[in-house]
Amino acid sequence: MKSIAAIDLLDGQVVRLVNGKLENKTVYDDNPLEVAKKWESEGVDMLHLVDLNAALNIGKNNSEIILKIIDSVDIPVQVAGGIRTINSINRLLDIKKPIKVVIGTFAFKQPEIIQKISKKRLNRIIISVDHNKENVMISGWKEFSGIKLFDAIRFYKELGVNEFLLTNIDKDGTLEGPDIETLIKINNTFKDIKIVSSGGVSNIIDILKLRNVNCYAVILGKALYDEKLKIEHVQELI
Ligand code: AMZ
Repeated sequence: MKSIAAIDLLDGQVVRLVNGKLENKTVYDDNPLEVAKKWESEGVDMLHLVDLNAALNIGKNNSEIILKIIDSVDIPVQVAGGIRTINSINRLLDIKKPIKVVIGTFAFKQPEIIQKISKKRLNRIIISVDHNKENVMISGWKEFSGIKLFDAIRFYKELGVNEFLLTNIDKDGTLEGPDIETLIKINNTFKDIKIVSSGGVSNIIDILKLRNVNCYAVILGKALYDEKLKIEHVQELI
């Protein structure tokens, strides 16, 4: 299993939200680049950069700092939030670094875009299935996409996508433990897909639980920022 540190960006700052709500915002740092370098130096496998301004469609986006982080670290980076044109997907994939692109809203509003991405590049596309009781949510988690979680995974898998970012919105930012039940159900339903689990992780037992359900990667957010988990200890287990 891979460890991934989340860096959620809002107005240029590193923040965490609870259940995706702006009113539940905690600012952790004013310098996202330093945070990225810190998680890299502590030994995390990957970074997960989320542009919350772009995802929620408020204020100025954070693309400048995202490009700076990509340029400054040596570990792979996945970029999420507000990537809603084929050009912006290709621009990110054109960068000569091991970048993955996470797509939510755009994929659910225009599923045909997946067929416009070259087959060679599809393994760098992650479909974000952010769900609320198995209803996939889009547009900053404010709108129901009209599709259920398992139908969404089945659909994009058939189009050749093999990696999914699974967020249970109810758990995100809560430290209540990951959504093991849904992961087991996914394991029993689909073969040969990679699941990146996001949300709820608070301690080392959660990491073991995720490893036991064959999770491909775990996103660490609040637990890292609140110093409930150390990357060093996670790396010993995964
Ligand atoms: O916190 C939120 N309200 C939120 C959030 N963290 N809304 C969207 N996102 C993240 C998703 C996904 O990684 O988890 O943004 C990405 C999807 O963005 P888009 O613009 O492609 O739907």
